[in-house]
Amino acid sequence: MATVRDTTYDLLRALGLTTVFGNPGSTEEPFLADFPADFRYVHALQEASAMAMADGYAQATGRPAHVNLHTAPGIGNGMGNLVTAWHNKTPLIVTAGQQTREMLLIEPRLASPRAVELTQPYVKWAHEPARAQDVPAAFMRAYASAVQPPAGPVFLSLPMDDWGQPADPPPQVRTVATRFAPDPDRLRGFATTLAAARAPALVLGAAVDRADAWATAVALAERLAAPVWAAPAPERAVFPESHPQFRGVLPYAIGPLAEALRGHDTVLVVGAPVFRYYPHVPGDYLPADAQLLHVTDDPDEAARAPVGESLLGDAGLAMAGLVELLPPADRPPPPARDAPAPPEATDPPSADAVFAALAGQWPTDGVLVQESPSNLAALRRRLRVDRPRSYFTMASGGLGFGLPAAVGIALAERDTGRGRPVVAVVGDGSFHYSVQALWTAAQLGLPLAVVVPVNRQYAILKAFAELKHTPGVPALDLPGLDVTAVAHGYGCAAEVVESPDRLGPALAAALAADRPTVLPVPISTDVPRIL
Ligand SMILES: Cc1ncc(C[n+]2csc(CCOP(=O)(O)OP(=O)(O)O)c2C)c(N)n1
Repeated sequence: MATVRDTTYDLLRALGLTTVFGNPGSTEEPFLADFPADFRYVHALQEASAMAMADGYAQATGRPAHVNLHTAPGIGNGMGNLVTAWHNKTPLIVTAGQQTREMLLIEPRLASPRAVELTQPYVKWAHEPARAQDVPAAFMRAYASAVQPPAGPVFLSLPMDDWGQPADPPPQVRTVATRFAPDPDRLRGFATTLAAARAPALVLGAAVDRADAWATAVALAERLAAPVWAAPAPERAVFPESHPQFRGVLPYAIGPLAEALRGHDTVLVVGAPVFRYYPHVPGDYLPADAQLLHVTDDPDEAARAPVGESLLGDAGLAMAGLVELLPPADRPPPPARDAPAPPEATDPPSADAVFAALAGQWPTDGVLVQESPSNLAALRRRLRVDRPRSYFTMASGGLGFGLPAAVGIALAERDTGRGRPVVAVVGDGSFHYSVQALWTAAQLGLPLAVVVPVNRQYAILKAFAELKHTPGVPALDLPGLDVTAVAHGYGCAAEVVESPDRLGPALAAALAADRPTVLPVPISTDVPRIL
């Protein structure tokens, strides 16, 4: 007779979920016992890494991923990157073992008495099945919930004695929609407003990349003859950044953002929150007399926007509809932005000079994973991302995502056969939050390159302290860290890049290697301004 475990593994096979990211414990062993040969366990040394590897893998494959963690403490360790997965809108099925049902009442060691509350509010659905026989169908429901818009993580708490129980007949393997079209009447209204605009602006968010809608975004921008910005702090690249209409990323503060949009009477935002702000710089949300139109597939995002008219729908379908409805604009396209001036040569080099060198050596089909807080603006100014699904960072502001996400993305590149080179740029502070992901990359033999700008400080927090006039904050310097030794300890190659002209050869060697390489690059300790 089939057990709950047999039926669950069959369902996971049918759903294409044969990779499990995780870190095992006693409460997971009954699930993992006799681990089937057609499944693969991607072993992370800490749950923060398991969660973000799965997130990167899901984003890069465009499919949900399964993360299996160890009851309450494992969830606790993974929680920071669960917050990030929620903001990233990544479909993750997070599972954790639970103590034996028979003992739950007396709360044995490793019981998670309020397991379903633990992951709240950063999951779309959290559940501990009422009966062992409900476990397979709970997986089916978890899958359906995770992938429907807005996609996101879900959580299942699974008692360890359920797996050996006799199963009910298997649940139906169902399919659900992953996008929905906007209301046609309201879309027509948006088109009418845009057609009458004197100076429209287009602001695009990560949902454009998630919807594989770059070509549609270009068609819409050209139809409107409007400048295009990426919405503030985007977790994906959204538009070919060398396109003459692209203006860069909008600032993540209220007043400066309105200032950047000055002169525009109509702002169309597609696939982003309105807006993702960070430092509080008060001001008007929009330039005087400007109106905002907002397209999102997330009702909560629509509800919390402080200004604008919202329309629910998939970014790609909505933009395609607008392209059809809009006549070509009767105005010249906006002029292209200037290329940045060559960087100044200093010793040690500025982050700007390092990223200019990186841009000069960038592989055409390279994938950039970024977690370099104070140097982000320099990186995005120098390195223009011109291909879809080629730039990833966290939407949440929580560190510890970039390094493990890059491992998951590099694994996805290998699994899908695309084989694009993956380069992570991770600050020497950010590096340490989920540093053990390096070991998984080494064990998997992934040719991941990790560029670490070494400034021996939390520079962005110094910039924030300056902006907010909070002198004397402790713990903003990072003495005594040896990035090379840490990399070697986890089985990676490492080479200190002493000058920007050494970066090209070091990067080429790293991407041709059969294991990950960490490239610490000493940079100047100047603190870039936060805005
Ligand atoms: C989980 C988490 N802990 C702490 C912070 C606060 N924080 C934001 S940026 C930062 C420093 C990052 O340092 P580094 O990676 O060296 O980059 P730099 O600012 O020097 O460019 C810290 C500690 C955070 N965002 N997330």
